[in-house]
Amino acid sequence: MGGQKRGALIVLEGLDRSGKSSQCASLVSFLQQKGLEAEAWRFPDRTTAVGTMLSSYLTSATELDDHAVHLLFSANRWEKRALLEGRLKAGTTLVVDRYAHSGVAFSAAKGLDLEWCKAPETGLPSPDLVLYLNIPAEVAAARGGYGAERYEDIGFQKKVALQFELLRASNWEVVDGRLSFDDVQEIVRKHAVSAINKCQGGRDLLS
Ligand code: DGP
Ligand code: NA
Ligand code: NA
Repeated sequence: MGGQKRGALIVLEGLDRSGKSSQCASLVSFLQQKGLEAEAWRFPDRTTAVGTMLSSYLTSATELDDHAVHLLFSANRWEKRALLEGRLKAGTTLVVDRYAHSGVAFSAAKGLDLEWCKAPETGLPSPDLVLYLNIPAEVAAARGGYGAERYEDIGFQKKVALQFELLRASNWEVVDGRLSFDDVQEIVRKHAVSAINKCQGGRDLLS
């Protein structure tokens, strides 16, 4: 009772083809069906000017210095910050497909200094929950194979996985991404509902 109910910032992370995007979509539908304000977000957001540069880089149409690319990915999150915070304050839960952790993990996997990688992400809104879909790089690659984008390579994805391991924190839940879609979704929903309930001042809106 009383006070503005804040939306939860829920992030899904994982290797390429770990299942994040479809799990995000399913979670958002579930929350909306429960009558909650929820939106699907994703980074990189390729629709902005910065996002266009990132998209061109990812499809290997352009080459860019690793540090410059790192800062562009981060800028792509910063340019959405005001909108993101506004949505959360208005009570909308955001389910985000990748966030700052991908930013750090992918650049650190290239050999960039970890602390340098973390610096530009400092000050972005902190997730209430990070759901990490844990899947071996080989299993991910076998899921219909990769497309043609820059980072879709087993050797590189293994390095990314090692970096993600270093980033695990108390707001993370590691979910076995080899489970069936439905089993993963059930776990994802349980953790998401718990995170949302915490943002609603301890009042259980969902059970
Ligand atoms: P996606 O649209 O989620 O498939 O992401 C495209 C690729 O970009 C994917 O290989 C992951 C990578 N990526 C996502 N976010 C970042 C980031 O912040 N920095 C870097 N270097 N790579 C990222
Ligand atoms: Na991808
Ligand atoms: Na995806």
